[in-house]
Amino acid sequence: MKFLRTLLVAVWVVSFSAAAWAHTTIIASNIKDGAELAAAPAAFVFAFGAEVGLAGLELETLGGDPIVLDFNRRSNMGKDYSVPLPPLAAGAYILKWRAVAKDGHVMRGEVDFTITG
Ligand SMILES: [Cu+2]
Repeated sequence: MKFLRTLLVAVWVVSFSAAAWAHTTIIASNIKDGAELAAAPAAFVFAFGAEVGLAGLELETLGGDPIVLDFNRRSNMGKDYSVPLPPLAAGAYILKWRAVAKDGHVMRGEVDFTITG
């Protein structure tokens, strides 16, 4: 039984790292998580470490009010994205992204930033 358990753990570890290999996150962007900016850039420009399908990008205030973005879900895969941003008043904002890896798994992340005005 001990051998079987060790084997199962080994299989789990290997499959977990194989799955993680296909996953990625934003590796470069003009708005970094935690950034404090005097004004919003004209666009959120960001790049993933591997090709993904960008399934969603939402902007909201810290209070949860959504801000409409000029973003349409794209079916093609890519690493580099640019989504126009509207002018933003001073305050705290959260960008929430959702991307689909090549293996079909969905990855999510957030970029929190503040416009100091
Ligand atoms: Cu996966």
